[in-house]
Amino acid sequence: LCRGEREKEKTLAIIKPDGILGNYSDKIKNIITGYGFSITREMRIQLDEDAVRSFYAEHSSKSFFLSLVKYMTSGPILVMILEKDNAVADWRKLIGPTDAEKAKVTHPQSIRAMCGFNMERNCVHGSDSTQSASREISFFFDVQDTRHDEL
Ligand code: RTP
Ligand code: MG
Repeated sequence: LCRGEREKEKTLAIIKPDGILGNYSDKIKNIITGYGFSITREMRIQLDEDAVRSFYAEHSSKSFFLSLVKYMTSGPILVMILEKDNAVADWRKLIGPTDAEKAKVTHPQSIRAMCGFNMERNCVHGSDSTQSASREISFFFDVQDTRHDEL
């Protein structure tokens, strides 16, 4: 780091298959930068079943797990590292509640209200804690390297 530069908090954002399919990538990225986040890494990939099972391992015993795996493997996704003070909490606030259908009523300005459909198809992911952010960033990126990826 250069003199006077502080490490900003990092979080992991994903535009899920429904967000990519609905052509929301540019709109979402404009919202992200408009709220003062820097997008320091990004990678477009399609996950296989094993990758989704591992990424969402905390939900492996839930009734919706198989459906979640099917959804998240259904098309390409855009994975991004976002940096800003308080990035984890601020990104969660910006995406809104898990259920996009309810978000349209209770959080109409949220990203999930804008581009999601329901409890499952909610168009974006956000890390839920700094610990999760660290795990999830390492899951997708070589954390030593600060170049932009394009796959
Ligand atoms: P995410 O991890 O993707 O940011 O979402 P979240 O924290 O708001 O919600 P979480 O409880 O972690 O659930 C992960 C994803 O699983 C799908 N889901 N389906 N059918 C259901 O009841 C159900 N519940 C959750 C959603 O795609 C959710 O984002
Ligand atoms: Mg979650």
